[in-house]
Amino acid sequence: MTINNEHIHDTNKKIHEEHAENFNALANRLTKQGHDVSNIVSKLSEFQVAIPSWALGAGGTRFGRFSFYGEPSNLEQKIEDIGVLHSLTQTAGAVSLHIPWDIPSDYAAIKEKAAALDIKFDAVNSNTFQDQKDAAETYKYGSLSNTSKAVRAQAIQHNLDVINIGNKLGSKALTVWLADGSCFPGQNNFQTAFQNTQDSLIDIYKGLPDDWSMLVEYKPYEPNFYSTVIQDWGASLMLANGCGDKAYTLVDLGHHLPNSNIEQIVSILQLKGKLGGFHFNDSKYGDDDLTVGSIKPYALFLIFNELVYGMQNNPQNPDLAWMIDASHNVKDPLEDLIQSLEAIQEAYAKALLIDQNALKAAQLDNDVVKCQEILQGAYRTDVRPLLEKARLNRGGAISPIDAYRSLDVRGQLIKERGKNTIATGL
Ligand SMILES: [Mn+2]
Repeated sequence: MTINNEHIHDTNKKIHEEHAENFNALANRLTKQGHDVSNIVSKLSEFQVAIPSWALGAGGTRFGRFSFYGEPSNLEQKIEDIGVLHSLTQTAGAVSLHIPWDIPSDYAAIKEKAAALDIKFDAVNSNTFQDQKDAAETYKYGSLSNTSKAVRAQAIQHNLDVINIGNKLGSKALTVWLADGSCFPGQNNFQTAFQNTQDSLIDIYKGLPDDWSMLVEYKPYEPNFYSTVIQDWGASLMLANGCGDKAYTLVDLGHHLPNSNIEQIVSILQLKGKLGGFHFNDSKYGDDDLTVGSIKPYALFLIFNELVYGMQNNPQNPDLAWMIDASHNVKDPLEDLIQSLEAIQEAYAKALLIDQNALKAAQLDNDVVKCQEILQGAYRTDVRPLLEKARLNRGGAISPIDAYRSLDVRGQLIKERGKNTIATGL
């Protein structure tokens, strides 16, 4: 299913007047406060977030999985779903593939389809957390860290294959997330596992094209519950530094122990020029992979404050690979992603409203109250009309969720694909 401009125009017509009123009132107020509203709106329009190929179907837990029907069952259909998201939100202009789930059978056709929907190929993800059919070696006890050289060699070769596939599509980054670790004390030698991982990553790094980067993701626990080889940003940064200039740390919001100060982590990584990628989601307890901004929107705003500061003040840090890494167990995956994209844009817009000069002055004066007032003044602003305007300017929907429902997208997808399709890789 593709959504054309006429569809979107029709759904916008009914609420256009209300949008215009709200936007003009907010724009007047912000202009009086000294903000450059059109600059903020154009920054929002330019901000694009990759959708991973595994987020388009119903997720599940180890207890079960409940379908939403009409799910995409191949790569073409996954890209079509992202096309729907992008048409409505104008924020989802990239896809992040997971290999081996998404190996194209026809590269030219896939590239053409993506280009027609204005979708780029973002970072490609390798998979060494499960065994593939007919694989010679098993990852049961780890991949890049494994005590067996043959297992490590298989995992290294897989990552090199993923680079090769991504290269043919125009990707520029490889994301490595390892499930490697141990479930019980004594199971692993921490030093050997870490050194094996470093050596394996260096072998992969050697196969990276010059204009590529390698993103090293970390996670404190799960699926291993005693230790994880790349447990935190410090371990990731050490490994990235051990590889070279093209290797970076990737921060996934859900991959921290409770109450970690994630805004401080992203801030210092940017100072060191080593923050390469960012995965959005939200959580209450662990790596819950919930809708972005659904649990801790203020924390998301504080993180965006640091990201905006970094984008404005840290030329030593590269442009970030942004991606939503969420799972949808009880919501329509596409509606969930629309909500996540909205929450990301909202936090970004609020962060752009922070008066950085006033904040700096208040910090120099040690005026703690003023610092908080500046941050919370921005946070409490209802910026949604700015998001609507950013979408409208690019031909998107004023209200993507309402448009999605009034166009009965899920119903159409079920009609096209049938009820019992299952998204590959889940
Ligand atoms: Mn992730």
